[in-house]
Amino acid sequence: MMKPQLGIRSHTLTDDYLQYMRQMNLSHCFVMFDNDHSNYEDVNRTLDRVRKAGLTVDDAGNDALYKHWSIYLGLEDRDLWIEKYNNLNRILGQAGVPVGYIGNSRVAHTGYFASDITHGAKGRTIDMNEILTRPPLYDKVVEEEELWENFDYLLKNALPVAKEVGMRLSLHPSDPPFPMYQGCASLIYNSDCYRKAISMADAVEPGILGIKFCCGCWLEGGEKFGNLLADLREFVRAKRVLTVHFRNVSAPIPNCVETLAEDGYFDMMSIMRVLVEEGYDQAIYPDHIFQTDPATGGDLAAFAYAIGYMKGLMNAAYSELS
Ligand SMILES: [Mn+2]
Repeated sequence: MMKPQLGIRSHTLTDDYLQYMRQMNLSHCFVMFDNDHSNYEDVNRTLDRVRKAGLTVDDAGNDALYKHWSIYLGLEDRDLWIEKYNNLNRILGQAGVPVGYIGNSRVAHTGYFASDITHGAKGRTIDMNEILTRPPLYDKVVEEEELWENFDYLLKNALPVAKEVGMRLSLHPSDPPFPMYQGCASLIYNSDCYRKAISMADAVEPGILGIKFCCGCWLEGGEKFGNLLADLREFVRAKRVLTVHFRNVSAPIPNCVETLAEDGYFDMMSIMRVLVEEGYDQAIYPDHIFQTDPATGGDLAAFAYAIGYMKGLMNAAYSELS
């Protein structure tokens, strides 16, 4: 069985939130740590607390470390950040967390806007033409080739540590998956980029690198990213998918709005069918939600809706194919 999960942030975790997860019949989660809570004591204290609440931690990390720009860009201080990142993976792996994260999946959007397709809620909106008018991030253009060299350097330093502590590392696409914007290339913007990353990683330590299969990013890219269902089948079969981000969007870029699962351009049930047919047994997560009114439940209500709908589709796919 695949494992529906929600996320926990170590620094804002409350008993009420753990109860909320239990009341939605969730038994799996990921945990995101901030810099102040990435030390041995805090990590183990948080993991103990989460596990005592009956939850299994599928994956965990610290986005300020694994997405660090010094690592992505290969800056002078990258070894320092890779060491901090590796130290957290050592702590997590020794504590029995099976999956960590790797790589900077850079993120951009135009804003959160209400529209008909979001029923008036504020949805994350990407206008690629607007993003392409933005000034460069750095004084020199960052080319794709440099990024692959930096990523290879990271793999050589990170994979042996992950292997030593029995951990695999999952890599998310760039969001939006566009080869170059703001004068900076993206690492993963189509399914061939993943094939390249996997073969590069396997040359260092076979089998450690995996994929955060973000359906939202695949759909934002459309055909330029790849064939979502065929790619999903291929990567699940190859045991490379460590997490699925179950998210729909209104259309491929250039103009794209995140939607409820039932409203986007893709049939989300067809994704569930592939996952069930291929025996996918790892984490599945609704990914993003609308920015909704706190007076009527806010993020908690939006996540409850998203996880309930996702579990409904999952159960339908299991019973249909049993
Ligand atoms: Mn995602």
